[in-house]
Amino acid sequence: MAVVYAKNEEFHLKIKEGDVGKYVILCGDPGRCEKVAKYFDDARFVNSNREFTIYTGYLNGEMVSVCSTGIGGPSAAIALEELIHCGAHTFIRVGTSGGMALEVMGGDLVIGTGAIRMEGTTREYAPIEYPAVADFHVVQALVEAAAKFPVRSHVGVLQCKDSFYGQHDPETMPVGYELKDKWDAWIKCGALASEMESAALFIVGSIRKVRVGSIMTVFANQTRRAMGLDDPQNYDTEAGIQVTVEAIRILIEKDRQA
Ligand code: R2B
Repeated sequence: MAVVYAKNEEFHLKIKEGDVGKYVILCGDPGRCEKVAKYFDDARFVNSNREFTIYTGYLNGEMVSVCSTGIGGPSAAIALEELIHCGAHTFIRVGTSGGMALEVMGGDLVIGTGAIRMEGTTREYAPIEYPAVADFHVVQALVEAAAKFPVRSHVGVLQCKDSFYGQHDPETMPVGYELKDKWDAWIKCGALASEMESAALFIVGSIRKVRVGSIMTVFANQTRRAMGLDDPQNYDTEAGIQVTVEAIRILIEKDRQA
């Protein structure tokens, strides 16, 4: 794949083939990369440019990396495209989200099987009728990994949007009527949690023929709060990271056996 403009490195990530493993953990927050890299053997800092911070190390003897994507679909799609240029083929986003379904509580994990495309990035890749779906084998590995940890997890559909405050303050937006109606519809359809990057990652993954999955830590649930129900808050992302690392180990071993 052509490197855009720059001579010998990816335009945004400032990396080249050999800098990252074939298995990459993606997180939004650059500050979370170090927390993920602590689980790698021989972890080393690779580079940091804009919102993209990268560490590379080893899991089960296989070279793996963690790369932050920043907030939202555009930068997540850029990170994924450039990591693919460098040879990566398997990705897990370990992110944060707000619970939507009543049963999804702060502190739970949500493994995405698909994502609602209420964002703009994927419209520049695929017609809106095409679904944003996670890779089946990555979902399977995440489900298997989550079962090994004492944490509640759910499997289902994520909702993705571009406007964080459109979700949290819709009445201040001129199009708030549409945001609120659609939010209610997504919940009635069964959406479990809301975040901003999985739809872009799933669609780019489908088109570029690489494997992408997502797992979210739930911070809190605004549906529960609005109904006056117990709404525990949790800002600890460690369980999600541990499950993700275990899922990558599972995928590495399954790929070796295949
Ligand atoms: C979850 O948290 C961020 C917004 O606060 C965004 O990256 C997301 O998907």
